[in-house]
Amino acid sequence: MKLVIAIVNNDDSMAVSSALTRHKFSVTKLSTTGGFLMIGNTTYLIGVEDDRVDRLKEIVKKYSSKRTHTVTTKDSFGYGFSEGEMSKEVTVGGATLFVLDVESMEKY
Ligand code: 2BA
Repeated sequence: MKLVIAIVNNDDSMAVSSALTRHKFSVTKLSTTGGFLMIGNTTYLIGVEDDRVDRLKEIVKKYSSKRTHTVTTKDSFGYGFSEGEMSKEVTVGGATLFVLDVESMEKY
């Protein structure tokens, strides 16, 4: 079994949630904030059998789109900016996934 941690842009969150539920994945949603842009995103915790991980990845990929976001020095605390630079474009998403091995899963 795997635990998939999927960080998804809030704009895609509804579409991802409903697709996962429709395909019978059990999902926990957390409201999270990206450390760089400091804007909201959604983190999913999904416990899944090994043979369904690829299907899960396809669904998350299908419903998460890449977009650009203009960051100003103010909203990113200036990280990664060259001297004199006031804003820059960053590509956000589609989704960032971590796949972890699960030692056991129990429900009481
Ligand atoms: P944020 O940390 O708010 O990052 C938003 C976007 O800003 C990132 O998009 C990336 O394009 C850019 N970015 C992040 N850190 C940067 C830096 N130090 N310098 C320049 N540009 C930077 P994504 O890579 O698509 O990430 C979207 C969100 O996924 C992130 O939001 C964060 O919440 C999460 N994430 C991404 N990689 C992660 C990782 N290795 N560990 C934990 N969370 C991660």
